[in-house]
Amino acid sequence: MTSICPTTGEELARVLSASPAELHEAVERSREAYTHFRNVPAPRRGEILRQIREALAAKREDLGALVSLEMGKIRTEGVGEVQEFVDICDYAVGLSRMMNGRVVASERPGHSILEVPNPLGVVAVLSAFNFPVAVYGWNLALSLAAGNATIWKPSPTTPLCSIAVTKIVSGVLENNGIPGAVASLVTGGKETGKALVESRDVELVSFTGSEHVGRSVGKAVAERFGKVILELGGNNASIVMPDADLSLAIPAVFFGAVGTAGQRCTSTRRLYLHRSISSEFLERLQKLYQSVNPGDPLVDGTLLGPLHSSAACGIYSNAIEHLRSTGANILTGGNKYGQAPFSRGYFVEPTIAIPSSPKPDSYIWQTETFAPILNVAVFDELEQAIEWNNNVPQGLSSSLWTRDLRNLGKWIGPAGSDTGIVNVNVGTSGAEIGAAFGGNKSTGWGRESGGDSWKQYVRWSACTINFSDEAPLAQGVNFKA
Ligand code: UN1
Repeated sequence: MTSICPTTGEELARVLSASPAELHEAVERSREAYTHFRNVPAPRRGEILRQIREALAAKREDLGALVSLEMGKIRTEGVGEVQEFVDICDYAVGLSRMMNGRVVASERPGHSILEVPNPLGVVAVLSAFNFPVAVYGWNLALSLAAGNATIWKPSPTTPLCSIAVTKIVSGVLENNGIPGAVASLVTGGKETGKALVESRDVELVSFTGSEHVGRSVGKAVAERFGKVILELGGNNASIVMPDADLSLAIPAVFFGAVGTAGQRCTSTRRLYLHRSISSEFLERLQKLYQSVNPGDPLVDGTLLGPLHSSAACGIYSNAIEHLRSTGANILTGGNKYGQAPFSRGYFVEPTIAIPSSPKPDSYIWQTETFAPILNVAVFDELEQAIEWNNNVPQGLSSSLWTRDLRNLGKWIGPAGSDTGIVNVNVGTSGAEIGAAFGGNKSTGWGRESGGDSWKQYVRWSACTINFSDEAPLAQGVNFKA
């Protein structure tokens, strides 16, 4: 595989991908590593995570720069992504002393029921190009705390980030006498991913990527009764009410839509503005858009890096063409940069468009386009905006801007937003690690990172123990001969 720098189009490196035999061997080694690692006490596993955290923090700047170089996001976001890995390690260190089961009251005298979590086995992580470090971090930290072996198949276009991370982690494992296959890496494309997903030696598959691929991953894992965590497309909306503080809302929408060049699962793709503030909002937002110049993501002060690949540029151009051909009003943007700083880089103009109809049933509103395109519609009542927000297949993130408690109550209640992340006066992207991260509906219902996500990385047993000299049956059943 070839790693290409999206800023310059230059080849950064060539990386070997795993042959089917090598993949098979890696999975076998992971199983062996698991049978060893599951016996290491959880707090000891936490201590190893603490050392991984330190090793990552020591390389935060370098690794963040590598993310910028290979993925294309700006440096502060590259470093932020490494910070997200550091944060989840901290979380998992604590978790390693708190992965508690429960004691349940039994209906039978002298009996007790324990709900016991044990290490699960081998966890496969298939991650996407847009977060080449953090998403693996969420999974590795929880999986390692839980006593599993993890096998990572990163995006074929960001192999260098995954090699760098794996080297950092393996150094720590080695220092502690832990087999390296507790955190192994296989590079490769579709075939490698497919073989991993279909392997009966993998208990849990955690997949981040498109709805299209996620659908076949979900089916393949269900087919063999494996466990799966899916983190698929987002089509995230921000809704701005007349009482919103626009000086907060406008920069937040700007970051949500233009940050990471629109390539977060959580990027803001839809903007619903109350009629009374729509003109002012758009005028001020366009000013911010016009201040953005494309540049080298490694240079301080750059806000807009390139898209990740030429394929991404194609997706952007097709979406713009579709907007134009259906009569959308393109307020700003809509082109590839003719005079980009690096002629072979994948730079596109962040775009604001008003589609010809606000009705959510068209292709434009229903589809996640992984590029900086923000579609705008104007509403009169909050209920209408909530209906538009919910009326798409995806359900990852959403955000409401208001100062009115009554709006807030509607938004987070039963008739409110149906997404997995529901924010108020906070943009759609940039979630912290402490809460569960993931989305509903076609986003796949998966949850990673904080909250109760760790519970998926263990196998649960309900253990009924009889301490008494009698052996009564439950429900009072009488079965005496
Ligand atoms: C993703 O885009 O796949 O909430 C992950 C955010 C980041 C993670 C995004 N913490 O935007």
